[in-house]
Amino acid sequence: MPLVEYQPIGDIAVLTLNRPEKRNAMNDAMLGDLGVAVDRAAAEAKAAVLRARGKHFSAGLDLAEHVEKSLMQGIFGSRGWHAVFDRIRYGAIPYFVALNGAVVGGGLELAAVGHVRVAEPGTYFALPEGQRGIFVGGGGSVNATRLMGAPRMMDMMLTGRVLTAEEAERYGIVNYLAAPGGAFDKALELARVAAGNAPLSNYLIINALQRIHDSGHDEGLFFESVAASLTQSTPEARQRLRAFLEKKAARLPIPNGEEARG
Ligand code: 1HE
Repeated sequence: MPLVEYQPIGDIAVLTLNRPEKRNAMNDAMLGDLGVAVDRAAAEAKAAVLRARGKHFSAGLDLAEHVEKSLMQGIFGSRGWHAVFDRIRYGAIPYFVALNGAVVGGGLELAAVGHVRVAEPGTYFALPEGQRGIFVGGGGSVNATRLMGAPRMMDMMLTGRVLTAEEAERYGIVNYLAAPGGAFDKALELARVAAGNAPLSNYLIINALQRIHDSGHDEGLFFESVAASLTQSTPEARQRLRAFLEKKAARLPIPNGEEARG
């Protein structure tokens, strides 16, 4: 059985971390299996849900495997995480991450490269790297810092602060708080919505938006105009826009229950 299971549900690829007896700690074999599953999802699915088996999403780096690594092995190991995680973050399809239990160290780094995060009550978040005498190596200094900001990231790393799901939502780490035990169902529901979008729009939402955020004002606006024009000129966009104008497209649901056309 691979350490990351792959299950298609319609257009959605469900990737499940499957090492619950070690709290889904990420070893080299699991990272390899994650890469295989991510590549398959990119080829086959319109959106993905990433979740974990057992009571915890992930306890992060497999410390048992890490302890004897040389300096160079450490660098290449970290670069290996970056390579796989970047295929999620800048991949072909959006990832919805369903979180429960511990989301710790490299587990939080993995969650941070997803595009939308859902957590159920009882989920907790920590970066114990300082206590372990190490540093984030799975891209967290870039990706988790982007979510919560450097001051909060420094606090978590320096003091070992453990965040509740509610605090993580406030920090910008979590997008949705699910019902008890409901993170997967909510993530799947959201993935199905995104899978109904135009694939090029989804591709640009995950690939252009984050790069625009990292670039300067002028570059960002220029890139946005190119992306906007690129999507508008596709037959799919024309057909979707026409459907709206001909009142054949679904209206936006609005919070008071009425419907509005956006
Ligand atoms: C592990 C790991 C691991 C559990 N590497 N084996 N991550 C950490 O510092 C978190 C370390 N883990 C924990 O604090 C706890 O395991 C949990 C709070 C997540 C869960 O507690 P619990 O009571 O449910 O499980 P447990 O009894 O602590 O662990 C069950 C087994 O999983 C046990 O093995 P066993 O053979 O004795 O049964 C643990 O040794 C094993 N286990 N976590 C290896 N992390 C790219 S850089 C990223 C840097 C980091 O990620 S640093 C943070 C590392």
